[in-house]
Amino acid sequence: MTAHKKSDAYRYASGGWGSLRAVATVLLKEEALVTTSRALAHQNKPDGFMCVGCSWAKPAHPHPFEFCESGAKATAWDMTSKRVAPDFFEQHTVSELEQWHDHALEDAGRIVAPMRYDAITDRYVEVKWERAFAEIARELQAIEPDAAVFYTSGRASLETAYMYQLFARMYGTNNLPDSSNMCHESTSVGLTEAIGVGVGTITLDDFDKTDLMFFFGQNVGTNSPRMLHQLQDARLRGVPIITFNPIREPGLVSFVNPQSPTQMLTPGATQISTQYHQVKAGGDSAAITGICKALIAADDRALAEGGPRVVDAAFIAAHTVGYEAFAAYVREMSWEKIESTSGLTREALTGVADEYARANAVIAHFGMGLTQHRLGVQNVRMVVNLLLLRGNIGKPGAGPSPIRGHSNVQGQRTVGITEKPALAPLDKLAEQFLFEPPRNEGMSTVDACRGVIDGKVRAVLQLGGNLVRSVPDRYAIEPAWRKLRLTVGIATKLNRSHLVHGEVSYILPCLSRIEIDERAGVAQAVSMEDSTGCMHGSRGVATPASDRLLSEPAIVAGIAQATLGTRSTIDWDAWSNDYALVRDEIACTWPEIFHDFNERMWTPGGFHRPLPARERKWKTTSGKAEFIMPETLDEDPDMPARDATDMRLFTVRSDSQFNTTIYSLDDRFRGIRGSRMVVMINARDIARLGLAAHAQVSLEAVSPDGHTRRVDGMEVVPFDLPDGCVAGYFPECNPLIPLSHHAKQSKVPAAKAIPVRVIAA
Ligand SMILES: Nc1nc2c(c(=O)[nH]1)N[C@H]1C(S)=C(S)[C@@H](COP(=O)(O)OP(=O)(O)OC[C@H]3O[C@@H](n4cnc5c(=O)[nH]c(N)nc54)[C@H](O)[C@@H]3O)O[C@H]1N2
Ligand SMILES: Nc1nc2c(c(=O)[nH]1)N[C@H]1C(S)=C(S)[C@@H](COP(=O)(O)OP(=O)(O)OC[C@H]3O[C@@H](n4cnc5c(=O)[nH]c(N)nc54)[C@H](O)[C@@H]3O)O[C@H]1N2
Ligand SMILES: [Mo]
Repeated sequence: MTAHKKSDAYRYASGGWGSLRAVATVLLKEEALVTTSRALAHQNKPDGFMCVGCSWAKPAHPHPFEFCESGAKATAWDMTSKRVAPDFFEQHTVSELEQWHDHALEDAGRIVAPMRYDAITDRYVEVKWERAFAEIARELQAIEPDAAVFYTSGRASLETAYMYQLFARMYGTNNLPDSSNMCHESTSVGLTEAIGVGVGTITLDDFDKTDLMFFFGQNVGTNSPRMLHQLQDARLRGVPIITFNPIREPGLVSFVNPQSPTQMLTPGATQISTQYHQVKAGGDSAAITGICKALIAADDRALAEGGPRVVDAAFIAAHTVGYEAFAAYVREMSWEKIESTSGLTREALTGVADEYARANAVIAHFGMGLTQHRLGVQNVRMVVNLLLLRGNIGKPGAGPSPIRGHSNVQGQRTVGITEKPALAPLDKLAEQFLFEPPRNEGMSTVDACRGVIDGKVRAVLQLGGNLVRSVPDRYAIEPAWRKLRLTVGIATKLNRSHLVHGEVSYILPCLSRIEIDERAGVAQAVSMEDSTGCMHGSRGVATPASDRLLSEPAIVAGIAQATLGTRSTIDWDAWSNDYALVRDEIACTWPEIFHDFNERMWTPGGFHRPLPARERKWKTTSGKAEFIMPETLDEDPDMPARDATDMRLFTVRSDSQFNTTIYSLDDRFRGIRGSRMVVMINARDIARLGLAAHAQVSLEAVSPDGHTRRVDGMEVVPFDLPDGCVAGYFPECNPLIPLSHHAKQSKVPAAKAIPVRVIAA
């Protein structure tokens, strides 16, 4: 199949009619037009449900339709009228389903009954919930607690997450990896070291007060489109936006508001980025060094000439450590090195510094383009260095803004989902629930994969997620996964991780957050934390897909009760029938954040957690905000020397997917249609490598361990990228990422700079 026969890339601004058409297409295909349309009226409203898509902030005064194309697709995907009932497995064996495309698996519909794998018939068969809980409990009791892994994808609520971490710890392990381990963990590590909080410090109010925004490696039009409303408002006030991204992403270029009749009917789109720099993948530390170098040079001149300072000297003196060493480092670094590593010119970076120096309050947004690198933590800390130079943390309109992924990924960390014992209030939990929590370090996602490969891990429970597709090194992972003793998937839809299963395997289907969750005759609500640290209540509005589904809290309680029995002081039944009781316990564990949780959760716009860095209180080792010197500007100091045919592959999402959930094979914004097995390369590199547009090629990883990692059947698509960089899709390219190729301090797989060769077929 030839993707991208005719290049129609960049014809559209993001949003606009194309966006509405795309939503309608999904609604019709999922046969969910009426239910979804009704549900959408309640999406992200103070009395409604919080979108199951991204984690962008929900305003106190929402638009009449506070959703975007991506959010509407995510809702339609859950509201589908298609069903995977037990008769589905009467028609299809697991071996047969393994031949299906990932898209077709999820598109089969909502799973409606708990099921157990039956090896004799090679099918999943329906079981009673009680029997499932009892057998899972028996399996867990038969192994060492540290041989079990309790993964969480970032969608589950604060209540579910709190119960899940407590269960794992009472059972005896800190093996609580979550999707953050593949995502913003570089942010959590980097920001905590630098400013003493692991999350962004801005709120929606800051958009009205900022006078410049940076965008590093985040694709707003696809991955957090509701944010385009705030960006558009800021642009209409004349606020410049400076973007660093190897691809000219349409959502970062311009936007037509699909909810504004005048914009929809006139040709005018709002320009989003006022400067766009196509940095090389992995070149951000170098680019930021260049900006800082120009800024500090201007400051040195000002000092010599007696002019006004360019850096915020008073802030630096009062609030930071490490400035002198950092300034010496950037003065010393050559422009030649900066230009070759970033792919950007001295002139361009000096232009950025000039614009930055004119702004009084600056926000820096960033995403996976910074965090998913060997030096992902350093990248985040370089953003902090840049902000600290001009006092841009802890004042209105300024601060770091990591844009989180899943709708509650940040919140799960807040309520104790972490493999790092130091980050969980273990003493408090011990006192509150009268047990001795394990104190040893648990496994991150990468550690858990290593444990599965080595045979140390025997059981993997997934609260959401699709690990065999989302993690690196697929060809090593899949065979190892099949050797597990126990796999349990708490899920809404069928996915690859249910087919690549352990000896004993269960699929436990749960309610979606969009659905009415009635327990003991009372409609329950849950809560989550958005990207700006605000907590929101969420109440389902739609009729459940089946009356055999249980809620996530009820499933976690069921497994916990069966596994822990009298060892636990908790009345799991009571919790699963009244989530307000769980919120009371959360408030007791973290009173500063969650006091009066049950009342405050319905505050319009959410209630904000206290963040010391916002008040310029620095909970770091030095008690100040900390500059660091980069270890190196090269994107991967540990890779073998390259030859001229080595390329850097970065993996991206399309507008038709939510992580491993693929809604369609089209990538409308990038103009690629009908196939995701593509490799985007610029015309110069196509010629240099002796390839041709639309040629069939293989990608082969340049691996440090000598193993061959290869993906065949890719099509070359000419694309506007920096020299030496190629782009492909997540998760199709995941077999190419060595498990060891991850961020040094945070272990986030380095999915944005994978050394590869492109080989003609
Ligand atoms: N519709 C939709 N929404 C989503 C998701 C989804 O799959 N679909 N996923 C959710 C999740 S879990 C997450 S984490 C977020 C992810 O949202 P993002 O953080 O936007 O992640 P990506 O789409 O992986 O890539 C981000 C951008 O980084 C750029 N990039 C790649 N390498 C580099 C680099 O070295 N430097 C710079 N400066 N840029 C680079 C890419 O071109 C791309 O535009 O979105 C969330 N929202
Ligand atoms: N190469 C490459 N790899 C990457 C990335 C990348 O950019 N490039 N990004 C990484 C990132 S940022 C992330 S966050 C991970 C994501 O990795 P995962 O967390 O493993 O995957 P998801 O695709 O988010 O999970 C999808 C599944 O969750 C289940 N699900 C959906 N809704 C619900 C619900 O309400 N409840 C429950 N219990 N289950 C539900 C469905 O069964 C669905 O199939 O992937 C990472 N992997
Ligand atoms: Mo993510």
